[in-house]
Amino acid sequence: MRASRTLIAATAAVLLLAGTGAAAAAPVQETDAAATPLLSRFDDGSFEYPVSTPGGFTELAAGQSIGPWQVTSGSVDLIGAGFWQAAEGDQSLDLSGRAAGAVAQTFTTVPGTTYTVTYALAGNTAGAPTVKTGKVLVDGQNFQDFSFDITGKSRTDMGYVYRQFAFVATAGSTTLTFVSTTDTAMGPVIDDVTVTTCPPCGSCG
Ligand SMILES: [Ca+2]
Repeated sequence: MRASRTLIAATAAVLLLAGTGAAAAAPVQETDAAATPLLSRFDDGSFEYPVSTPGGFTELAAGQSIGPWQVTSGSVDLIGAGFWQAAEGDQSLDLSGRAAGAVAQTFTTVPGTTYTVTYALAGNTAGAPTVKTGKVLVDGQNFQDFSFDITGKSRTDMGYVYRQFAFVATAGSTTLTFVSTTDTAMGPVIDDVTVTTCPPCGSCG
């Protein structure tokens, strides 16, 4: 262990020296900008685009898109303004359309950087089951199971709660997927999804 500690110390010293000498050294040119994949930043975690039917909803099946999101399995319902309370903006998403569905978005990330995912969670109050369940995947790996009990909730008082987890990016792009495991037409509802480079636990406000 002592040997590796010494190595770390030596490496740190080298990095420190490299840092102090950076002004004199030739700057490293970023020449590979054109080769960077044309991916975009995480966008529209509020499910505001496209605009769904006000007072109604739009069912979307696997293969269809919702702005930057793709429906990747089953079907989901994009809930229009006024159909029920949104956590942010006007629209929200029922992850079970006709039955359990899933949506995914791929966005640019910096390898080694920690990202915090935050989302608002509720449930379709129109019917069974009482407890809605689902999970969140990062690059296909299960990062967080979630459940929401609709007891006492209604369209005008959805009772949104916020859930959060962090992941460390391993590549220049990451795919975030929300999956319903509620196989009826009344599933978990999500809205106000954000992805930030702030550490978890709400320390960034
Ligand atoms: Ca919204």
